[in-house]
Amino acid sequence: MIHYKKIAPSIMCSPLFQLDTYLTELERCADMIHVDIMDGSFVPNYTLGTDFVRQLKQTTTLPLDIHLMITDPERKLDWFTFGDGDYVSVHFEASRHLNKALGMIRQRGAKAMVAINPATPICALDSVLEDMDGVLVMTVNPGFAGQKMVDSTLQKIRRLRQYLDDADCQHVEIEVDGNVSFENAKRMSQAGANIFVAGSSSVFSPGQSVSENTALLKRMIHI
Ligand code: S6P
Ligand code: MG
Repeated sequence: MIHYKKIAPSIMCSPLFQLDTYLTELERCADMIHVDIMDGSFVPNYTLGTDFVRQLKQTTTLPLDIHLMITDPERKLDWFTFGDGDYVSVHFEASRHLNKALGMIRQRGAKAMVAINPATPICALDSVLEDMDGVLVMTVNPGFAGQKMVDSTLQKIRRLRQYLDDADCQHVEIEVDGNVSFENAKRMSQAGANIFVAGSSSVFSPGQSVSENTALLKRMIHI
C-alpha cells in the first residue's frame, strides 16, 4: 500500500507571537499541524496545553496532529479538543492502559497513533497492532526541539515498515519526529516513513520562508 506523504510542521517551533501570519502560510503548504504537549513529568519540559489546542482547532482548517508526551494519557484525553481527521499520538512508555487510550482516540474519529522513544523496541507494538492506525517513531528523545537525530532510528524505521507489512498491517502509517532535516527526511522517506514532523531543522529553519522550506522538504521526501 502506498501512503500519501504528509508534512506536519511543529507549531512549537514557529514564532508564537506571529502565529496568525504563520498559520495562514502553513495552510497553503502543509498537510497538518503538529502540536507538542509536554507535562514536565514524562518529558523534562512544558510546551502547549489544552486551551491552545482548543483555540487552534477553532482557528485552522488543517487537521491537528497532537503529540501527547504526558503520563497516563487515557485519564486526560477528554481534556483535548480533537475529532474526525485529526491524529493523536500517545506514548507506549507513558500509558498504563494503551489499548484503552487508542480506543478512546478512535471513538472520536481520530487516527490513533502509538509513539515510541528511540530506545523502545518495535516488539512493544505486538499487542496493539489492531488498535492503532500509525506509529510515531521518535528520532530524538522527546522534550526539546533542535536536537540531533539518534542514528539507530533510521534503521528502526526500515525494520518497522517490514514488521508492519509482515503482520498484514500495510495500512499502518509511519510518522517521524525529531531532527527531520532536509537531508534526514530524504533518508527517512526512503526507509518507509510517510508523515514528517518539520521543526527547526527544516520548515522553520532560517534563511528561507516557511513555504520555500516546505517546498524543498516536499522535494526531498518524494525522493
Ligand atoms: C520534541 C517534539 C518535536 C519537536 C520537533 C522539532 O520533543 O516532540 O515534535 O517539536 O522535533 O523539530 P526539530 O527539527 O527542531 O527537531
Ligand atoms: Mg512532537
